[in-house]
Amino acid sequence: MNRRGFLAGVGAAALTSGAGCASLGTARNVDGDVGMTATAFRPATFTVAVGDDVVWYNNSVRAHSVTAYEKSLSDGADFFCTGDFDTEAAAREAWDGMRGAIDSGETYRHTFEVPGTYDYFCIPHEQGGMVGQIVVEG
Ligand SMILES: [Cu+2]
Repeated sequence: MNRRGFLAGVGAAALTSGAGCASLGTARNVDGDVGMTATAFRPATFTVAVGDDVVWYNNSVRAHSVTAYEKSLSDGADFFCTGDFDTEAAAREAWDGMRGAIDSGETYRHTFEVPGTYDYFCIPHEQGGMVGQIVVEG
């Protein structure tokens, strides 16, 4: 879509109330659906419809990861993570070599094709409770 034209048309108020290609009318951040603080995903739970993209945006100053908990994946759903590793174990291992990060200012996008509730986490901040959930409604 023509985001610049859209923003120009609706004014600055839209910057906080949501812009972008929302299909459910959910309030969204300008740069992504799920933002990040130093220690948390915001919002922690985000709901989309089947076939929708979710865009994470690292608007914090720290490097994070978005890594699915494999056991939470619906049958037939693809594993997803920043760095595009095939498994949760591979993503965790890669992090030891500092691979798979979403750095400050970067985005990560995943398309959810199977209904379900998907739990995910940030590898370096998992112990601090940096976890999130995507609910995909069929
Ligand atoms: Cu993190």
